[in-house]
Amino acid sequence: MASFGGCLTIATLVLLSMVAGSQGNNALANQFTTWTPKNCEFTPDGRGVDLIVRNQSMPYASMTSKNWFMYGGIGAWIKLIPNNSAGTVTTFYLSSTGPKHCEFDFEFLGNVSGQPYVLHSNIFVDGIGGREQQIFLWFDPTTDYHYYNFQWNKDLLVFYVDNTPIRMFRNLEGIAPGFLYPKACPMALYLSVWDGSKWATQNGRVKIDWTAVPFVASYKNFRLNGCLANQGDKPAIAACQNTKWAAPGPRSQTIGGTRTRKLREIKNNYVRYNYCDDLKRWNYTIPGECNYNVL
Ligand SMILES: *[C@@H]1O[C@H](CO)[C@@H](O)[C@H](O)[C@H]1NC(C)=O
Ligand SMILES: *[C@@H]1O[C@H](CO)[C@@H](O)[C@H](O)[C@H]1NC(C)=O
Ligand SMILES: *[C@@H]1O[C@H](CO)[C@@H](O)[C@H](O)[C@H]1NC(C)=O
Ligand SMILES: CC(=O)N[C@H]1CO[C@H](CO)[C@@H](O)[C@@H]1O
Repeated sequence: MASFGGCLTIATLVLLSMVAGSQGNNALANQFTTWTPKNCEFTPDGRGVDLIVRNQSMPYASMTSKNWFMYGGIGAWIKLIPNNSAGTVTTFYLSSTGPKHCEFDFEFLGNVSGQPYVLHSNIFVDGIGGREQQIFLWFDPTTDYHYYNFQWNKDLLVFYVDNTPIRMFRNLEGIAPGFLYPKACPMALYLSVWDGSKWATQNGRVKIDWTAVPFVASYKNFRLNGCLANQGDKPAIAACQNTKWAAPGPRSQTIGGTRTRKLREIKNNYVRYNYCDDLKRWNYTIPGECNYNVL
C-alpha cells in the first residue's frame, strides 16, 4: 500500500495539498483513478472517500482501483445515502473489461425515506451474467458504516455483509454441465453512485428526486488483500493460481456448517428476488448451477 514516508518536504506537501484539494494523507486516493474528481472527496486521514452527486448535469460519481485482483478478500465499510435515495444506485464491484468479462456486484438500490434499501448482486463469468439476487438488509444501512466484502478463491466465491454470508458461488466445473468459474479473470474494484431511475426503486415507479441532493455515499477502511495480476497477463495470472489467495486453507475452500446455516437464514428471511427461483424466466428449466448453489 502506498503512503507517504517521512521524506517529503513541507513545501512539497503544501503543493500536493493544493493540487489534490485535501491535506496530507493520500493513501487511498493514490490507489484509485477518479473519473469524476469533483464528485469523489477523499477524507484527510487517507482512509475514506465520499461519492457525492450534487446535480443533474453531473449525475454520477465513479472511481476505479489501479490494482487488479485475481483471488483474494476485497471489502470496505460503507454508509449509504440517507433519507430520500429513491432512484439512486450505489455500487461496490469487481469487474474486468471486454466481451468475456467477469464481474461480482454489490449494488444498493435506494428508496424513499423510511423505506428499505435493497442489496442487488450479480455474478458474470466469461461475459455471462443473469444471476441476479436481491435481499433486504437486517439493519438500516444509512445510519452507520457496515462491512461488505467478497472472498474469492479457486473453489468458492462468497459475498458477505458484516461477516454474514449472503450469497455463495461454488466452483462447479466438472459437476454442473457447462459451468464456468472465474479462475483466470483479474478484476479492478469500482465504486460508483448513479441515477438508476429507470429500474432501481419499486421497479422504476419512483424516480430520483433532484431536490433531495446532495446524494452522499461514504466508504472507508478498505481491505484490498488479493493476488495482483493485470488483465491478460498470463504469467501473473498463473502465478496467482498457486498462491495462498487461491487456496487459503480448508476452512475457506468450503462454506462449512455455521456459514451454511447463516446463509439459509438469509435465504428464508431476506430474499426479494433470486434468479434460481424465477421459473418463468427460464421456461421452467432453471440453470444447472441452481441445483447446487444454496443461493
Ligand atoms: C454540478 O456538480 C458538479 C460536480 O459536483 C459541479 O462541478 C458543477 O458546478 C455543478 N453544476 C451546477 C449547475 O451546479
Ligand atoms: C422500497 O420500498 C418499497 C415499499 O416498502 C418496497 O416494496 C421496495 O422493495 C423497496 N425497495 C426498492 C428497491 O424498491
Ligand atoms: C422462453 O420461451 C420464450 C418464448 O418461447 C423465449 O422467447 C425465451 O427466449 C425462452 N427463454 C429461455 C431462457 O429459454
Ligand atoms: C434533509 C433531511 O431530511 N435530513 C434528515 C435525514 O435523516 C436524518 C436521520 O434520519 C435526519 O436527522 C435528517 O434531518
